[in-house]
Amino acid sequence: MKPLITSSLMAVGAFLLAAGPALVAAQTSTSTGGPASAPAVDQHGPTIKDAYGKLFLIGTAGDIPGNYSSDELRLIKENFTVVTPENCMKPGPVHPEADTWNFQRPDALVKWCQDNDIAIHGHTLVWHGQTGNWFFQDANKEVLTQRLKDHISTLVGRYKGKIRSWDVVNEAINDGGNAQTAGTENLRRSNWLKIMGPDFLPLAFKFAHEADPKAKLFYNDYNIEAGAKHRSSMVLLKRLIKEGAPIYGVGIQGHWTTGRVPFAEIDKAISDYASLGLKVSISELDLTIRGASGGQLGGGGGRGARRNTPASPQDLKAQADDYAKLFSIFVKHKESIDRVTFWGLNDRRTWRFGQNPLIFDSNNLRKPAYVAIVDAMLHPNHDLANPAR
Ligand code: 9MR
Repeated sequence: MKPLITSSLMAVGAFLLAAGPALVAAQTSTSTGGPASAPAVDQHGPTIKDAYGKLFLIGTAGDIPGNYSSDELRLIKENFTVVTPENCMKPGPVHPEADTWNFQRPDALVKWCQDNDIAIHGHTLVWHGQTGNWFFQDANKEVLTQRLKDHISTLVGRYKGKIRSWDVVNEAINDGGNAQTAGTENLRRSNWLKIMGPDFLPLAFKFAHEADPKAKLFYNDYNIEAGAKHRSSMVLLKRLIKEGAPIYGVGIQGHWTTGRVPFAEIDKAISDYASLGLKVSISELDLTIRGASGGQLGGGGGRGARRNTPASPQDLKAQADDYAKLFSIFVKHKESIDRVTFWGLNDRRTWRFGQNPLIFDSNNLRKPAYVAIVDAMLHPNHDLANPAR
C-alpha cells in the first residue's frame, strides 16, 4: 500500500502543478467526485491493464469509435485489452430485416480495434431482446432454424479470424426460479424456445463454430451466480456439453449493487463452472452505488436516473471496497477466468446512468474504485479473496 500512496501523492502533486486550475475545476464540478474536499484520486499510477493484462483480458463495452471523444478513445487504449460492442452487433441493430444488414458500425468497430491491437468479444447472436420480429414471422422449426443459421453464418463469417469470442446465446434462463425449477433448465418462454424447442441452443453453438472454428463460444446470463438460476445454469451447461455443443465458457454478467454483492456465491459459481471444464468471463461488470437492476431488459438507471446523482466520499469508498473484493476473487481464480469486462466506459456512458457504477467518472477521471482494483492486484489480501460461504 505504502509505495502506492507515496507515488499517488507525488503524481497528484505533479498533476496539480501541470493542470493547475483545470484539475480543481474538474474535481469540484464532477458529478461523481463529491464535494471539493473529497480526497484526490491518483490519476497517474499503474493502469488496470498494467495490473491485470497478464492474468486475463480486461475489457470495456461500447459502440466505438462512433461519437466517442478522443479522450475516451485514449482511455480505452490505455486501459483495456478487449472491447464488447454494446449494441451494434445485436440481431435487431445489425439485421433488422431478412434482407437488410447494417454493417457500418460493426465494421468501424472491428477496424478500430484491429488498428489499436485490441481484441473483440462479439455480443450477441441469439437473444429474446433486440431481435426483429421478422425472424419469427410464419416460422416453423425448419424455417427458423434456417434463419438462425443464415444470421449466424453471415455475421460470424464476416468477421472470421477478427472476433476472438462470441456470446452465442444470451439470457435463455427464466428469472424467479424456485425449488421446483432448480433441477431443470427453466428456459425462458422466448420465441426461440416456442418455435424451435430447447435445440435452439446447441444448434446456435454449432452454426457459430462452423462459421469460425477458432472463435471461443460463450453462454451469457445475469444472476446465474446464485440460487435457483445458478442451479438451472448448471443443468443447461451440462446438457450443452453432453450434446457436444462447442462451448468454451460462460459469462456471468455481473450487474451488481454496492453493499449487496454476493461474493461467496460468485466465488463458488466460478469453481462450479470451472469444474465443468468451462472458462468464466465476468462479461458486463458494473456496481451501482445504490439501486438494483440485475440485467433484465428495461432495468437500467434508477430513481432520478436522468440526473447523475452525486456520490459522497463514503459511497465511493464503499464501492471501491466491493470492487477490490471482487477483483481479489478473480485473481484467485485467474486460471479459470478468461475476461473481465466493464459494461460501459465511464459514469456517463453506462446503461445505469445516475447510479455511478463504473471506475471512471463522467469526466473520465479515475474514481477510488479504479485505484482499489489496481491495489488488489499489487497487494493481494487473502481475506478479501476468500469470502465466508
Ligand atoms: O447496455 C445496453 C443498452 O444500451 C441497451 O439499451 C439495452 C437494450 O436491451 O441493452 C443493454 O445491454 C444489455 C446486454 O446487451 C445484455 N445484458 C444486459 C445489458 C443491460 O441491459
